[in-house]
Amino acid sequence: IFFVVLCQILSPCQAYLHGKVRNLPDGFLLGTATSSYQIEGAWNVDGKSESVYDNLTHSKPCYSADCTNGDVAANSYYLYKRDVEMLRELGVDFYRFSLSWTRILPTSFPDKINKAGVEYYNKLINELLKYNIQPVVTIYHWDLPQKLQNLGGWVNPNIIDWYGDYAKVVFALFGDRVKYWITINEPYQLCSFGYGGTKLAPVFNLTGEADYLCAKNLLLAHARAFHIYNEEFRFIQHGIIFISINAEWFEPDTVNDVEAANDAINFWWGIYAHPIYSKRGDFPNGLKKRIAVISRRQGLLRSRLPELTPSEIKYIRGSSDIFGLNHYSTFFAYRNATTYSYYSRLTGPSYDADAGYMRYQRPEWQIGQSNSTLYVPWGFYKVILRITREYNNVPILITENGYATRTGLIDEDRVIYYRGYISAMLDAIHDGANIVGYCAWSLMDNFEWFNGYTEKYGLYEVDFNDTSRTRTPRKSAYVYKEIIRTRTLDMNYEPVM
Ligand code: PSG
Repeated sequence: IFFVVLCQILSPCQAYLHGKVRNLPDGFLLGTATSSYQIEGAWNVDGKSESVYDNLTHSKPCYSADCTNGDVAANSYYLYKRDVEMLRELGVDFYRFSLSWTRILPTSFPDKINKAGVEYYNKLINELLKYNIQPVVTIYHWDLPQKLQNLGGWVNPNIIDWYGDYAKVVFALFGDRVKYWITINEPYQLCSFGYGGTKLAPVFNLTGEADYLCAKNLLLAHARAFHIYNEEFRFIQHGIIFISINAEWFEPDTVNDVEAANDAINFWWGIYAHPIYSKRGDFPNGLKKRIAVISRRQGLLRSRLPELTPSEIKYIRGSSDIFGLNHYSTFFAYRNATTYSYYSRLTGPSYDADAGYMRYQRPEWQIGQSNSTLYVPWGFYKVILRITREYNNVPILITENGYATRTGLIDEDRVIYYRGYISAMLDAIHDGANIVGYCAWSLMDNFEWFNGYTEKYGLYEVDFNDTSRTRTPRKSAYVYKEIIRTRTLDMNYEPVM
C-alpha cells in the first residue's frame, strides 16, 4: 500500500502502474547499424577497387530515384570518429557495420591485402573498443567486387570459395577483437531484387532461375564461412557467427488464405531460414513442390530450384549460432484468379508466379517515406513467435528494424514506430521468444540503394548538401538514448532537445 500511495505522487512510477513503462530483460543488448557502401564514400581511395554498386551507379547514373550514388555518401571513411562519438552519445552496447570486400581485397582474392583498407577498419574497431562498444561485423552487405560479378557473381558456384577465402582473411585480421560475425545480409533482397529483378545490383532480372541459383550458392557460402570459423578460429577467438535474414510478416487475408501466406513466407525467407535452422534442413517442402510442379508444366525437364544434395543439406543445417532477424513491416497475403491458375501459365519462369500469392498493405497503417515500410507492430510480434516455434526456440538478435521518417528533426512518426516495435518485441519475449538484443536501422541517414538519399532512416540526420556531412540527432535518437540509459521503454518520455 505504501508503494502504491507513493506511486500516486511520482509520475514515472504511475506510468509503471499503468503499464506504460516496461523493463528490458537483464543483459539485453542495444545497438544500431549501417553498411559500408551506404555510408563510407571514398569509393576509389587508398587502393580500393570497384564494387558492383560503384559500377552500377556510374554506368547508370539514374539507377537510384534521385540519380545519386555512394561515391561520398556520409563520408564515414573520414568521419568514423564522429560516428563513434554519436554511438557514445546514444550509449549503445554494440555497433553493427559492414566490411567493404574491395577495400580489403582489391583483386577480390587474398593474394593482395590492402593495408590502407585494413587500417581503416582497425581504427574503427579500436575506437569502438576504447569506449566499450562491441563491434558486430557484417562480412558482406551487398557490395560485391565487380570483378567477381563479371564472373557471374552469386550464380557462379565458385563464389563459395571466393567468399569463404575472403571470410577467412577477415577472421584472421579482425577476429582477435570482433566477437560477433554476420556472414551475409538479407539473402532475399540480394537474390530476388539483384538476380531476379532490377532493384539491386547486379540488376540481372533473370527471375525464376538466377534468383534460385543465387539462393543455393549463398547458403553454401554462408555455411562455408561458418565452418571455417568453427574449425580454425572459434577455439581461439571465442566469437559467434550467424546470418541476417529479412523476415517480413505475411498475414492471411481471409481464412482461405492461410496457404497463400505460408507460401509468401516460404518464398521470402523460409527458403533461407529452413535449410539453416530447421531440424530437417533443406528447402521448405511446399516451396520445392510448387517450383517442381510449375517447372514441369512449363515443359522443363527439371525443377528451376536447384537441389540440395544430402551432404549439402548437412553442411548448411545448423550453420548459425543464432538467428539474425531484419524486420520492417507486414503484408496481407491472398490468392486470386491469376495466382490460382499458376499451373497453367506458360509465360516463362517467374519467381512471383512461383510463389503464387498477392499482397497488399492497409491504407490506414501509418506509412513511412519508404513505400513498403508501414507501422504494423503486431506483425513483428507474430514473425518473432513464428521463428521461435518453427526453429526450436533459437536465440534471436534483431539485426535491423527501422522506419524512414517523413518529417525533419522532430521525427514523431519514427518515435511511434520504435516504441511500438520495441513494445511488440517485449510482448514476444514475455511469450517465450529468446531475444538477446535489438539493433536500430540506422545510426544515420545513408545511401538507400534504389531510393538514393530520398529515404531517411537515420537516428542522426546527415546533411548531404554540406561537404562536412554534418550529423544532427533527431528526436528518435534522444528517445532511443533514454531507452538505453534506463533499460526501460517509457511510452511518454519527452526529450528536451
Ligand atoms: C528490406 C525489407 C523492407 C524494407 C527494406 C529492406 N520491407 O519489407 O519493408 S532492405 C534493408 C537493408 C538495408 C537498408 C534498409 C532500409 O538491409 O541496407 O538500408 O533495409 O531500406
